Amino acid sequence: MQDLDAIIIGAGISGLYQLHRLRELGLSTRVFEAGEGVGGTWYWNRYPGARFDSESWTYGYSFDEEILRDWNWSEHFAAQPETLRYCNFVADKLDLRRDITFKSRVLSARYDEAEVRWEIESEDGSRARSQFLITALGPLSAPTMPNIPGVASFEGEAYHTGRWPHEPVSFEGKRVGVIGTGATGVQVITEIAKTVGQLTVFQRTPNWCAPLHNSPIGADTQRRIKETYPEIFATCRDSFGCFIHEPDPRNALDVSAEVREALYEKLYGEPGFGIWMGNFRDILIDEEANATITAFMRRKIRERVEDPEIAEKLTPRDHGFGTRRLPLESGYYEAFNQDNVQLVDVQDTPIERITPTGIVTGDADYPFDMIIYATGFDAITGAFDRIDIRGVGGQRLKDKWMNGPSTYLGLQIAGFPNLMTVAGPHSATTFCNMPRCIEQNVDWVTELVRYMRNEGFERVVPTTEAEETWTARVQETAQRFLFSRVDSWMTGVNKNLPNKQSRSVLVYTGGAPKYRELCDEVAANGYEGFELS
Ligand code: N01
Repeated sequence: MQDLDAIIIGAGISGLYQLHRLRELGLSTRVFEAGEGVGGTWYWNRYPGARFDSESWTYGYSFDEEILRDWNWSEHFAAQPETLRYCNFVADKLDLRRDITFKSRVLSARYDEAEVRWEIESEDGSRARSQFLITALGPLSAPTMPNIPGVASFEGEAYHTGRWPHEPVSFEGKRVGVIGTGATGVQVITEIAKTVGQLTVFQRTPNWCAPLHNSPIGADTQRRIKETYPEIFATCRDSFGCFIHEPDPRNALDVSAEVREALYEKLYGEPGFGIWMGNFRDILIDEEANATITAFMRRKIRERVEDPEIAEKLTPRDHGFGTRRLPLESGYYEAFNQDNVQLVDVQDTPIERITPTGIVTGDADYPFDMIIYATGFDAITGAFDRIDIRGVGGQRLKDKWMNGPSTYLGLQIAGFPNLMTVAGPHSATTFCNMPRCIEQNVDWVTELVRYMRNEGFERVVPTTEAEETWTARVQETAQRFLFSRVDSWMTGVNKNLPNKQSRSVLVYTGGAPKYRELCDEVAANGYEGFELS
């Protein structure tokens, strides 16, 4: 069995960077990765239409000048194949592959208190031990199928977007059903509507969607981006979610209706998340302010969808704009103007079952050649639950987190020494332009390991008190946001899973700068809240 200093689970954006940093420290480190290649989310989610909604040039790693110099993003919002190429480019550049075991899904991780060692076992039978275990599992890596009877009986082609095949899939002339209208559904529907024979979309909850406004990056812009990377990353660093969009300092209700309208119109016409993150500062916290942007967005749907009945169905009724993750789209609403695209509101006519030939609702039988499940993930904790992780005294993490996760800083867990959870529950990372916050998480973990080595500590674990305080803080911080009152994966709800029926906010929402400050304070105070021995 391999005996290592550190084991990392997952070779996505987090795992790759963590490997690089620990190697710099001189630790013997190995990554275990379920897929056959690097890239994590960009490796698995290769469905048609998958692309960034962060500006490409704000998403890449910021730590290496050579990578920044040598990589050219071709579009402001790159498509999945390009991002996957980028991950491979980084892995090659830093020579990471030699320390990654692919096709090795970790099934269990057990902590041995006497030895201060973690031991992992993978699906392929490989076992390894290490002092540190770092999970880099990704918040959205455990896909969930809908809890509809008969899913397994369908005899046509069937794909979950998060497990899309590597071979090309043709939609031409086919009758295709899509279940799910989250950010993924919106992208896949828009893309396949271009070539499909007949498309039927099964929508349970409509989402507010805003235009992405993607475009190619020309030579001049490319040069400017490269020249201004330090400024770009500095802007991201100081903004709430590490995007280039900063909120308008005014309140929506403090300005006239004309001024409000003008800003909404401007933001609707601009690329990216500006309409969500660069809007009036109160639209995501004040119901009355939120109602003004919600009314604006409702009007936009009506303008873009020709049939008023379909427009009405596509309009969310149970939540205001921006209170669920905003899907960015490139012609989503117009897809429903096509004769060969049909919308089925499953709130009106629930799906009863899936049969060998298609989908049956309360009032119709829809035959299909293909069903696409854009039904999301067991978010944030699901990937942890799928590994049998046992800490001190054999305590199972899954049991500990049965009623929701408890963590300290979203980075460690009481009772699970030397286990670090990069981009785990309760960190700011999932409410963030991910790589920006991932770099912070990884750097912090790396500094902790360096500190332990320098000071001669072997074991680190948070106190129960520190964990309880942080966990309560995560919930309290979220209360001021309207999103905390709405069902979504960010509030821990997944209607397909019995253990995820009630709301529990899974992400720290005090903003990336505040989160960084808190983490740095803990470190500066000799890792306050942790027991080091
Ligand atoms: O998953 P989701 P996603 N019957 O959970 C529906 C990121 N992302 O993969 O809302 C009928 O949001 C479900 O309905 P409801 C991004 O952070 C980024 O789309 O539960 N419908 C919902 O419509 C995003 O937020 C990009 O009522 C069922 C959908 O399936 C996150 O990933 C692109 C059902 C699931 O939506 C997750 O997005 C894509 C059932 N039984 C995703 N079960 C970028 O652009 C589920 N649904 C970077």
